[in-house]
Amino acid sequence: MLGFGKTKKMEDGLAKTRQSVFGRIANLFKENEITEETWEELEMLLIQADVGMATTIELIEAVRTEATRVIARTPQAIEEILKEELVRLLSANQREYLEGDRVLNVVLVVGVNGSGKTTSIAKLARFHKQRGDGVLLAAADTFRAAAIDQLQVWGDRVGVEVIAHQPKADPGAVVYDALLAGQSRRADVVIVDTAGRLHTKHNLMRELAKIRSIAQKQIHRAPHETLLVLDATTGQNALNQAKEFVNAVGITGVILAKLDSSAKGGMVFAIGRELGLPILFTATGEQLDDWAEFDPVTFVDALFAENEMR
Ligand SMILES: Nc1nc2c(ncn2[C@@H]2O[C@H](COP(=O)(O)OP(=O)(O)O)[C@@H](O)[C@H]2O)c(=O)[nH]1
Ligand SMILES: [Mg+2]
Repeated sequence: MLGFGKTKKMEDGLAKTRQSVFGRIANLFKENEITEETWEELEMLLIQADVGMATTIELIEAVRTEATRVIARTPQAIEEILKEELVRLLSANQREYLEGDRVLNVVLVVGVNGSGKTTSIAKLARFHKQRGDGVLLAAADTFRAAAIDQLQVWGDRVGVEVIAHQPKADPGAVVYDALLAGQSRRADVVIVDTAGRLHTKHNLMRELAKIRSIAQKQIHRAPHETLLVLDATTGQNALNQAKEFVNAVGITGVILAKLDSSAKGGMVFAIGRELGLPILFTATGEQLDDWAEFDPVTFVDALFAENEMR
């Protein structure tokens, strides 16, 4: 299923991650032998890459155990085991995006200001369009006037309709109208943009919860996905924010944005383990096609790919 193009794109998007920590991890396995020092260095590098302490320790334990079991001695063989364990770690929480058949899908997109929500929504809208889905966008970030305009610009570019009210309007009313419009236009999916900051965090979470309940009343089991956009450059901080959203609004999956700017791709591994959430999409740039469905094997291969440019 994964063409060369997609793998190449993921490799390009991860160039920065690879040039820093993961490149150094790959280099460890270019040595002639694996010593106690190699394992220590591996541990240090994984932690530096934001894999997280607990995950790192478990991971190394698993790799060492497996290496002993299959009597792997060469660095190459051990590198393969590490890659397999990384893929296993990433696969634990994976599932299909929007599993199940329904007439109208409601996708709520949440996250702090500047994490990449609106840009990701444009990319997700295009992804749906390319699959032949009818898409509507709801401009429920009414807190900042510019946010509505920004979504409308993206909507024009992608060629999808945006349902919007005036700045400061009730976001719940925007969602209500967008879902009505989605039903009457027989759309397949309504994607809801939301605010990332209000006067207080409490207000924000309450607003998101209200949007959820409006969607729920209008459409059976909506929202069908509540996607949290995380900025990969913010590392551990993003994980802490994520926990607040998980507790307040029930996240179903993660969009990991700005992986292209992040030296610490290791966050990807911490998300599954610490949040128990699947990563559904990754964004690796500001263009519409800097976007991929998350696939553990493609991702790990891209992390360890040789850097042709060096
Ligand atoms: N490098 C890079 N920049 C991104 C990516 N996604 C979004 N951005 C930029 O991050 C900034 C904030 O994005 P925006 O979508 O407005 O975030 P929002 O406040 O969460 O809606 C903008 O300048 C975007 O162009 C990405 O994947 N890579
Ligand atoms: Mg926005």
